[in-house]
Amino acid sequence: MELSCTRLTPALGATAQLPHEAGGISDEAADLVHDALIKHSVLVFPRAGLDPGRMVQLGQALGTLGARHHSYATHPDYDDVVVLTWGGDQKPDAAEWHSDMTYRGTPPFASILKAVEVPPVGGDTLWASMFAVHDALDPGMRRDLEQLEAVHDMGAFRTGAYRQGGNEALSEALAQTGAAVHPVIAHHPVTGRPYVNVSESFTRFVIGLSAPESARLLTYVFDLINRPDFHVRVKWEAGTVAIWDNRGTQHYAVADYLPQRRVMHRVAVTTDKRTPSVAAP
Ligand SMILES: O=C(O)CCC(=O)C(=O)O
Repeated sequence: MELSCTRLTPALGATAQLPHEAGGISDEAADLVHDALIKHSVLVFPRAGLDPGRMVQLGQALGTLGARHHSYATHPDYDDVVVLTWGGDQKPDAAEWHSDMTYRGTPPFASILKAVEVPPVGGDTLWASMFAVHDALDPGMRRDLEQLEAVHDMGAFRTGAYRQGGNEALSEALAQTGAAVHPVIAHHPVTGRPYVNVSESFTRFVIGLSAPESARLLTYVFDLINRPDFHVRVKWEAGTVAIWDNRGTQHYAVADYLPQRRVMHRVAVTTDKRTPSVAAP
């Protein structure tokens, strides 16, 4: 059995109805969601009817939770639900292409995001297929990139730490979030499909290159993500839920709605239950 999905763009994304019942999300339903996620990379469920408890339950049906973010607030009743609130003069911080938390050795496999309060207009989220970016690389460049690894760290989250407590807080935040080296071209653990695995937000440096060579190469690769044919753009309504596979996608939250408010709930799923080859952190 398959989840009935409507594809959103040739590159990625599909809409569907979330298969849950009064009693919760069964393992069979989670299997369907997982299969569809692997196929489409991003799933959008309008009017999904998921309260924070159900979001946690869905996350647990997909894998293990626990990859809490170092700087965001959490829901008062559910530690696993991050609350992202922007508005007034609070500038959103995710208007950069990124895959979540790649400064960790094991970044979350998937994220579940629900729109709680949306501005009257704006505040869309875009996702890019990093498989498509990979496939568009010149074959010579692809071969070169396959040999390389790059360092990821907390990127612009440095600003918040520094403004809060100067050098000491900055060093502490860097130590706490850590850094991780990942291959520049990674392979999806379920399908084996190669994808470009560096992001503007978190990839700092290519191992083995000089600083200028690394900066030139990364800038070239980052720019490739901007081709609209690689994207899907989601317009939120309150109650819409999206799930994305962090392996092979990046996303960008458009910050065009201030001073209006936008509130989102997010659950990060660290490990993929159905892909045992992915090690726990
Ligand atoms: O608010 C959004 O649309 C996306 C937020 C985001 O970038 C994230 O959860 O990593």
